Amino acid sequence: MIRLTVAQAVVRFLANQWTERDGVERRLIAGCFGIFGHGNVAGIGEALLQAELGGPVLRYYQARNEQAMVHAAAGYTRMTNRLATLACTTSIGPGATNMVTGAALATINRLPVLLLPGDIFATRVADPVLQQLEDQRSCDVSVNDCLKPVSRYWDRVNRPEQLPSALLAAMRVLADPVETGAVTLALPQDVQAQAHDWPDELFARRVWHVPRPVPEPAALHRAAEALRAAERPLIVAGGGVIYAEATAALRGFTEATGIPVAETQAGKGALRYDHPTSVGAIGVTGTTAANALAAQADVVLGVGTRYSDFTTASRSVFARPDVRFVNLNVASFDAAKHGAVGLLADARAGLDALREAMAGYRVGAAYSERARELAAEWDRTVEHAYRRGHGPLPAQSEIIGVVNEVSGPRDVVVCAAGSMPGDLHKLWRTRDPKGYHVEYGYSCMGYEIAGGLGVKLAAPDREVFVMVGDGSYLMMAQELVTAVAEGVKLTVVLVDNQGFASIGALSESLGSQRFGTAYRYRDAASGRLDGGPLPVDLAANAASLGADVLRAGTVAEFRAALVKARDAGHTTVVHVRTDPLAGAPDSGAWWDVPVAEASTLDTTRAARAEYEYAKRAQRTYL
Ligand SMILES: Cc1ncc(C[n+]2csc(CCOP(=O)(O)OP(=O)(O)O)c2C)c(N)n1
Ligand SMILES: [Mg+2]
Repeated sequence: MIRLTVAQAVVRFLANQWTERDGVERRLIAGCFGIFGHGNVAGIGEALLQAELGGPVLRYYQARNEQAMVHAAAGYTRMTNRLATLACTTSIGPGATNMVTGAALATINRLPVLLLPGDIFATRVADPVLQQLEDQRSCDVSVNDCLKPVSRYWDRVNRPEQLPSALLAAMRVLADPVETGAVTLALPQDVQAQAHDWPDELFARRVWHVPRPVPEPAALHRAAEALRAAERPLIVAGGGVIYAEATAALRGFTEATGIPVAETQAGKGALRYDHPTSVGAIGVTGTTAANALAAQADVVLGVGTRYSDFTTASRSVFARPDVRFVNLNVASFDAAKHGAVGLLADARAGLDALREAMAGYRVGAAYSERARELAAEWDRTVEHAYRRGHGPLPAQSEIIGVVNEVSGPRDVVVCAAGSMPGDLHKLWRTRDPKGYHVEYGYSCMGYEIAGGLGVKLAAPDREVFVMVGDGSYLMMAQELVTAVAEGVKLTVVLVDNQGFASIGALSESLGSQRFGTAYRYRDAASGRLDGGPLPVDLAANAASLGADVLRAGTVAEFRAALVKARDAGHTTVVHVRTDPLAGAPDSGAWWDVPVAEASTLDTTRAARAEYEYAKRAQRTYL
């Protein structure tokens, strides 16, 4: 028996959890981000202090915003292929609810993060405590209940005796590729500080074996049969390919069968951009090559994908009436989508088995040739977008081109929201499975710098290039301070186009005239936000947070500044202005965003007519 507080027991337990896959062991919980308040300062806070002073090793990282620290944990775990993550401790109330957005992001992207919000007194003797939600119907409700729908496991530890089973359940979910997502253990502030006698076994080194389930023979047979019948098959590689470290298996499979490979946002990098069977990004933000093949595909092999609307172009990109799906996925939920022939297995184990089961199959030479030609044509489009020579302000695609050329093959580009994720999906030339990190499950403005911090903490040997729009930067730039404090070097490319270029373009395409999407003064005469540009200086803002800052006006200046930033030892922000109206090449695909059915505006009525026409291409895929 060992006498510890609940918080001390949590920290000691977390320090002894490990994952194992393919014989490699690593710490499951590599550290703990936290912001302290009355709900955790004397609980988890005291326990982390003891850890720092020679107790169990669990490094504390200080963040500036609770949402951001969950983003950092998400970036960290994605970079480790979900084999390690970070914990996040908060006070009660606003500190806890600030994590809701981060939790949703993690759960939607299937990324394990451990949240430890403080909670109101279990004894209720001091009710209502500062920041307590009083619910007239039940004293059992606290703001932490908001974390329930966005957590894959949620528990409130009201007594010390409940802790061991809650901790074990939390670790099981974090380490399970099927169930994983945000895990919340709400810890009432009094319970955190309460002492208890714990069995020694609770703190023994515990290894969570991350499985690689193999396909059932009958399911493998069904999948191989369906694929063998295909004349124009297409692979859709999702994030699961990368998380399962199945990229070599995918290469082997595509080289053996000749089936072209298209990639989702999370799956980008599954194959090098210049591999002979790579056709690049698919869907709304896809290449014309992948989308042309998708339109004609008779069998689609989805590997580790959840088929978001961006991937399927809102269920319009796979256009053949007789198209069938074969879904290789570790989760039955995803394997069953679109009436597929399901192949329930780990991506690597499944691809290796499929390759064997399909021995002798190869797509026709004409089909391979067409895929290669389409890919080459898109590559010329990318080349042109990289060197457009747009003026007076550069186009965003030129900035992306420079970042691609200045970054090394193993370096990581990080992005999340705005117009850049789509442009990067189309245009980025990926050379390493971990080189492309765009969060597009939640596409959360503000993820970029915080997520980039997590990426760099997980992979200190790689340069991390964070690409962030001015809108996202304004929403959440404060973790620059954390990067500076930790001596974690980020290269941040701040693309300033004075507003929401992405939503501006979307608004215009839907007939809403870019309303409310530019950063402008309210004009006294018109009464609208269409006055002159604002005097906001984001470069000065970044400098005020402790980053080194370089300003670039032209593409050549930007290249020189970026090289300098890359070679610097300190977090550096390169500020560049771009033309919000210079869009990237078109993917040819559609995205379902409903347009007002009744309006006095001609632009909206015209957009509605177009919308109704496009809607006819939408399919059910059943
Ligand atoms: C937290 C959050 N709020 C709102 C949105 C909707 N949204 C998507 S992109 C965008 C604008 C992003 O602006 P910026 O970062 O400047 O990128 P740009 O569109 O200019 O490329 C908005 C408001 C979002 N994705 N996330
Ligand atoms: Mg912008």
